[in-house]
Amino acid sequence: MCQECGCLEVDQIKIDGKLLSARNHTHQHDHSHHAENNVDTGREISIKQNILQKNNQIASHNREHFAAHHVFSMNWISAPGSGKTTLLEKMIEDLGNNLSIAVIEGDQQTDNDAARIRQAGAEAVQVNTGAACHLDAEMIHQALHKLPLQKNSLLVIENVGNMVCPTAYDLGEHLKLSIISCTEGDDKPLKYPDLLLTSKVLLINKIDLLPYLDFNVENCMQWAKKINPEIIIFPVSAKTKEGLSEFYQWLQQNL
Ligand SMILES: Nc1nc2c(ncn2[C@@H]2O[C@H](COP(=O)(O)OP(=O)(O)O)[C@@H](O)[C@H]2O)c(=O)[nH]1
Ligand SMILES: [Mg+2]
Repeated sequence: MCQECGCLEVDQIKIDGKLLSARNHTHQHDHSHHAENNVDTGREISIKQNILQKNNQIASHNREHFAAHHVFSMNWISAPGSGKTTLLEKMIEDLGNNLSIAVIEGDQQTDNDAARIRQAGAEAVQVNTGAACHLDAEMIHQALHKLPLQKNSLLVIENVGNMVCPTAYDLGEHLKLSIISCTEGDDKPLKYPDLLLTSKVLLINKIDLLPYLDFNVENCMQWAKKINPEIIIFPVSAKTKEGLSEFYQWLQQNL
């Protein structure tokens, strides 16, 4: 379980395999290392507020960095295995000739996804979060130092596979995009409303599998709209590329 204060995992964060020493625990906050046993609720809330406040300051800095470089940035959030990396591979293949795309990959361990993105032809930096279940603004700030960004380019941040915690963290991105794949069940918007509330766009992926599943796309879309009436939804398949051109069209209009 990821602890909001980060005590348990800060020593394990790696950028492209290198330990992130700047984040080693420096005791800037006044709480016990055994927080789960002896911190009262009031203190816990204030620690969480401090963490999010600090995160938001760094997110603002990241936002300035994106603006200065004319970079459009998206934060992709979903359960593990919904198809984020596959969709990115297809997007690089389809748009990469005319649009510079860079990716920050978040996973607890391995650089498998960064390797896949480089293989597809785009720049990528891997962030390994250790025990943490989400990326935060500081991790993105550090990763940006390793990532040469082209002017007028697109940056996609593939968050750690998790439908809950990443929704709470502003990374400085222009928008959050969520993905629900058909194998996960059509009621996911109802079960994970924060995912839809914080997202500008929802991709419903793996529609090539619909003939084999009891997934009702209409229901999924209706439930997503009930939670966030403004959300823009594209049913797609990374495998067959069905629906991707509509998504690309929207993307190019919003860069
Ligand atoms: N049938 C089908 N499989 C897909 C699709 N997109 C991704 N997958 C498969 O789903 C698995 C997880 O994909 P991946 O991109 O690694 O998911 P991530 O964890 O969200 O990055 C892989 O086996 C992919 O080949 C799709 O549109 N249709
Ligand atoms: Mg992935």
